[in-house]
Formats: sequence, structure tokens, C-alpha cells
Amino acid sequence: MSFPGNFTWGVATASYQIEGSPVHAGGGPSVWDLFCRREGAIVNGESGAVACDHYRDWRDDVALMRELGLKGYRFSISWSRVIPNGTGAINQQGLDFYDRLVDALLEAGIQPWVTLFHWDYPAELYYRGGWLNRASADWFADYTQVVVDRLSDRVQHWMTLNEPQCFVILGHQSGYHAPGLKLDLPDVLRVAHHSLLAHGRAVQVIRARSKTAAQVGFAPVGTVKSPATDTAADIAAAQQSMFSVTNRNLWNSTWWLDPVFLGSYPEDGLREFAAVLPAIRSDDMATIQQPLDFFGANIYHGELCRAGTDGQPEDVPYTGSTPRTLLHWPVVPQMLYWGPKFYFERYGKPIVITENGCAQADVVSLDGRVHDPQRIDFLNRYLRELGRAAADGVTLAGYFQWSLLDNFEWAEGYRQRFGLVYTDYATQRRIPKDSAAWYAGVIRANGVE
Ligand code: IFM
Repeated sequence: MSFPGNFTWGVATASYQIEGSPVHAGGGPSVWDLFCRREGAIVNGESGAVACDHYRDWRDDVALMRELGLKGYRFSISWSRVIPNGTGAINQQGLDFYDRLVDALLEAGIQPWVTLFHWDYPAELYYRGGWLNRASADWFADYTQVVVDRLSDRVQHWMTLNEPQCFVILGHQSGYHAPGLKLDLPDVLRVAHHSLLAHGRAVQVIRARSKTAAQVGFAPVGTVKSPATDTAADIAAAQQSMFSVTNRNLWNSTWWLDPVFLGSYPEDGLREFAAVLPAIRSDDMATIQQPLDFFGANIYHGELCRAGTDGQPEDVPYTGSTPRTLLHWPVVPQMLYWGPKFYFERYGKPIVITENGCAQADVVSLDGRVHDPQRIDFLNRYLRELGRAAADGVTLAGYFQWSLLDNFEWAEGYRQRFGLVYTDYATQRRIPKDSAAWYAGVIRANGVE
């Protein structure tokens, strides 16, 4: 294992998944508050109304983080907690919450890494067209300014959007996530374009207003490809496939990343979507391509790929014996080698793993503890691969395990447990799992021993 000396070991969370709804504390509802009321939208009819009640229990949660020896904590800001209607009047109580959290983290020796948007879009703005409205980029810029003006004297690390692929595709195309829309492809592409514009506008605001030297990134979730074998042909096929747009499928990397890092939509994507492209104004690509300091990669799994007999890449299906997490995601540790390597080779930015982890059906044992050997094994295997990427020359700046706590897993409700710390939702008691102690050891050793 060779991780750089200043490597940031952290955990990640998101506002709606842990805090409890902002409507109980002077904030406004987000699309998730609306969506959770929809019959059948969430497993067991659950919602993030209370979640981990972190809005009230944050001091204890910071104390837990201190005990783990974390170097960084990635959390998101709830837009409608800070600005209840999405634009206009500020909810000072909401802003104060994040202000105090930042102070407490710094006091505990933990760097705050702030994500500006992790899916909880203000309901009032949704009624005004949401991401379909091009003004959403301006609304996001105005919100960013409020947050940056308040926190940037202490916060140095910023991420604009978390996993735009998810909130655009799951939220606006398949309807599986909030706001639950099933739009046609031209409108989905419009939503995607506006979200990229919002990213660019937010970076401009951070650069213009930050009171300290800001480090800015973006946290997408592309589909990582790993070569099925170590042959040069399979490696080339995996790399080619990872950076291709095919079958009008928006679950790809380059449609989202090339504009941000290279300043243009990929040629193959422009061909695929030629008949359904949104209006792209002449200076849009320059707005979207702002200088970034790091590439935030959310990597949990991926696909195996090989060179087919015609030389073209082809995916290799997993078999019934492939280990899987509770979400049925394949356990494929090499994705934390190939993903960072391929991203680094294409975009040339230091890589921060902004999310990685696994859902398990954790339970409290008779001894009152939570034993989660599968999670330890999962993290151990993935981190070894990440260390291999570092040893092979990939510049790595940090790793954020998802997640500090078991929390509200969106449409899956509470049955998927991702935490290093178990949440007893009935009492809000936290029980650090065995993996928490293990991860604390990894941090102390600056890598897996
Ligand atoms: O819980 C989510 C998170 O909000 C975004 N990335 C994936 C995690 C696990 O599904």
C-alpha cells in the first residue's frame, strides 16, 4: 500500500439521507419530501423525515468521527434548508447549522468537504420547472454564493454536484427517484445540460467569492470498466468502452465529464443524440468547463469488458457465483484500480474517491455489537486496489467511505445499511460496527497493513 503522506481519509454522507427533513427547522421542502409521500415510491412507505436525526445529534456524530481519527468529512448542504424557496429569503437557522458543524469539525481536526447538491432540489423551484428551466443554473449559482459567503473562511474543499447521472436519469427519465418524472429523451438531455451549466456557474462563484484558496471538484458516477484479463487487447477494450456513448444511453462517463474537463460533448455522444440535442448556446461549453482541482469519483462496482472477435469491446456478464452486496451490486475490487487509472489518464486531475462502500444486512448481535466482516473484507480488497493504482502512478488525494452512518437509502428506504456506524432508528442510538474500528486502524496506518 502506498498512499501519499497528505492523503485525506474520510467518510461521506448527504443531507436528506441523515439530517431529517428541513421543513421542521425553518427550511422548505425538497423534491424528496414530495416524492416520499407518493404511494409506492419508497420501500415500506419510508421517508427521510427523521432519518438519523443528525440535525439534532450532530455533536455526537462529530464526536464519533473524532474517535475514528477521520481526516475529512464529506457532507452535503440542503439547499432548501438554507433557502426555503430555493431563491430569495435565507433561513438563518439553517445556515447556522452548517456553520456550527464546520466549526465543530475543525475543532475535531477534521477537514470539511462540502457538496453543494446531493439531490434534494427545492420543491418551490421544481414548481417553476426545476432542472428543465435554464434559470436553474442561476438559482444554483445564487444559492452557492450564500453558502460560500458564509463558510468559505473555513471550508476549502467543495464539490458542486453529486452523481448528476443519478438525479437526472433516475429522477427525470426512469422516475425511480425524486421528482419521479418520466421525460422523453430531449427533455432529459435538457435537464442534463442545465445541471452541467449549474456546475460551471457554481465553480465560478466559488472562485470569485471564496475567502480561502478553494479546492473545487465534481463528484460524478460513471460506469467503470475493468478488463476481463490483463491482455493489452482487453485493457484497450475496457478503456475504449468506459469512454464511449452507445445506444443513446446516458449511463456513461463522457457525456458528463468531457464537457466539464475537456470543454465539449464527446463526438460519439453528439452523433448518438444528434436528433434530440438541447439548445446549446455559444458560450455554454466555456461556462461548463471551469478549472477544477480534483476529480471526485464515486465508485462501487463496474463492468468487465474484453476485446470481442471483431476487435470491438464487449461486456462480459457476471455469473451466479459473483459475490454481491445487499443491493445486488457485484463486488469487484479491481474497479478501484481501473476506474482511477482510466480517469486519471483521460482527465489528468488528482483523483479523490468521493464514495465507495457496500450495503449489508447488519444486525446487533447478542453481545450488543455489530459484526460486519463482509464490509471489512470489501473495504480491504477495494483499498488494496486503490493502493495499487497509487503505486502505478495515479495521483490520489483522498478516499471517502460511504457512509459514516446507516441512513436513508432513497427509494430503498432503510433496509440497506451502508454505515461504519449502525443506526438504531427507533432510538437514534449509534453503535460503531467492527468495520469502524478497522477503518480507524487503516487511517492510523495511512493504508491497509
Ligand atoms: O446512498 C447513495 C448516495 O446518496 C449516492 N451514491 C451511492 C450511495 C449508495 O447507493
